[in-house]
Amino acid sequence: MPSLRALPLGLAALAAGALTSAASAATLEVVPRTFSPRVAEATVRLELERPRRVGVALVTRDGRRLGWISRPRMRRTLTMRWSGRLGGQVVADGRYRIEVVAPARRLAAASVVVDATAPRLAELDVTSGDRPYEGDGRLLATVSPNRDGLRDRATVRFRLDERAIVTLEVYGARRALGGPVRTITAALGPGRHRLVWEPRPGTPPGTYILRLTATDVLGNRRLYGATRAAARGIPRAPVVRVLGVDAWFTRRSYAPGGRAWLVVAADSRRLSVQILRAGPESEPTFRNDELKGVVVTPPGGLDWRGHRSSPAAVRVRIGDWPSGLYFTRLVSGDGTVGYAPFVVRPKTLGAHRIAVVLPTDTWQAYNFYDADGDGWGDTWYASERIATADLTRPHLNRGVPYRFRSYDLAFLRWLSLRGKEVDFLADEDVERFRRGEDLSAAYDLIVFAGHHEYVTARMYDLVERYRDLGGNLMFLSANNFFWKVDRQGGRLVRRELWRELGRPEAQLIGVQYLANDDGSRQAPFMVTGAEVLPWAFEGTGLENGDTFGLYGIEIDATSPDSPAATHVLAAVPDVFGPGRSAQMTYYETAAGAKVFAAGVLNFGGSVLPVGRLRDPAVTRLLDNLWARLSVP
Ligand SMILES: [Ca+2]
Ligand SMILES: [Ca+2]
Ligand SMILES: [Ca+2]
Repeated sequence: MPSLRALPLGLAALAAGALTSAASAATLEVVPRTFSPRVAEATVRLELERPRRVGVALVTRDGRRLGWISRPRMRRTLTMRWSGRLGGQVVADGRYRIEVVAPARRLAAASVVVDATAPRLAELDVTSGDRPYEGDGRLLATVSPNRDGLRDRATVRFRLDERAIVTLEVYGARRALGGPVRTITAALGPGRHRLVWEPRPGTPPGTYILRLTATDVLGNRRLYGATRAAARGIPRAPVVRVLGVDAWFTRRSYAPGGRAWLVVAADSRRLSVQILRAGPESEPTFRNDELKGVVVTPPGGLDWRGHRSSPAAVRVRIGDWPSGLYFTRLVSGDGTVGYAPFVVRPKTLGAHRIAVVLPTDTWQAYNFYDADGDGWGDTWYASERIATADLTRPHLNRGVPYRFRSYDLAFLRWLSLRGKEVDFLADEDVERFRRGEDLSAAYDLIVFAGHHEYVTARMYDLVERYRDLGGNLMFLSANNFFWKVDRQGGRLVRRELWRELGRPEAQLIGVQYLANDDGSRQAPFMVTGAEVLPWAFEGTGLENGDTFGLYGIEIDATSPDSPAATHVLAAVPDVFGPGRSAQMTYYETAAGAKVFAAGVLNFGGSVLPVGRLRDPAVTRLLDNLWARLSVP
């Protein structure tokens, strides 16, 4: 862009020239003679043979005086910059004369052209051809970049009203524009034009903002497309949806033997479909857009020829499978992969004495999938103007929940490798229990495995009552029970912070959210509670002062609301600066509740008992906690 900005000044300099008045009594020079007051000023230079009382006026081409650029006074020379304004207002675009006026006499004149108007892209639209995908519109086009001749490219069309340099930048925006993934620049004359973006096969699925900049020779510039979702007043840019295999279940969990609807959007003749279970697989996962698992059903094929231009629903029978996290893996004819996760809860809740709750609500709160096609993620993390999150969207990243690999997977692997069978529950499954008493009768331990930031009042009430009755709790992440949400239909609605509603999280969890630095500073835990809680560190080889792991991202700490008996097992001292330490805690109540909280966002992600990332002290710590908390 700097080169574009420099260009109009260069052109302006070429257009500049001295103009001597007809009357040799005065010399007037205006440089440049054509300029935009939005980006430049004109220099006005006047020289008289002798001192006189003169002013410099702006005059229309037909001689009407509009006002003074410099009021009359005695002078022999004048050098000034003119901003293209009279009385503080930019004058209208057009051709003018600048005149040197002595009383009753015009001494010199020079013409000047003012153009403060940026080029306009009229009739702007985007298309992927003559077969639009369902939901496509003037500024949204769906492409399937696989070079099969159908919807392989996006064509942006517009009519320019003047000569301009037009730049098209393609951004994969989620909450803010990063760097463009593609830039196309063209010097264009007035008239109709088209610019084509053909994404490479394998371009990550999702929506892309095609931001346009049109700059005229004077540097007047018009933008189509804001740099932030919340920005106002900037005309919208075209958006292109690169369609992968987008698939989603209409519910978060199913009971064995039930039937589910799987909705699929894919531009493919054929899809292969298979159901797998996450956790028992031995193969490590290296990508955030990948789910691995063990095969549960043989691969099946779907003839998708009738559904290439709109999503369609497929009936899925849930087998008599053990409770767990499952997913369908769909592969299109060109090898594009999409995943749709779902929880299989037990046929009867309470089949096991331990429940593991997966953060299905928080996963969706952090889901930047852009269903409405405006180029920005449909979550309040993209824009404060968004207050709801749709629970029935596919997850971005080919269907994989946000940070699943970093925060959730290791614990699922730990459960499988330790042979633990539990009730796997989606957030809303906990609310199937009528009262805390029922929850307490069903479970000795409830594990909140991932990041459970968003919690309904019903969940909070049930879990709190369960704890009051002596139920055990494990929180393997941080920043839990932070926001109050409501679930309305298929949407999550964000309300207020629980602590501002008089229910600070620490009174339930032991710690509560302190700070977030997006993971830029992480450090090891230092053991502080080995003498108070020796059972927790037994066999780990850790003593007070010893360190383990590398933790942070979001951190929790005790507060005056923490139960009186809350002990700090370990801390990450000053990880976010002086006094801002993460704390891992444990407390027991007179009713017999035992409550553990990890205090950092990524503890659950660090408990993998095998492989290169294995830390025997950490897995032993979890083994010890499990042994103590899994019994009443
Ligand atoms: Ca212009
Ligand atoms: Ca295609
Ligand atoms: Ca959106």
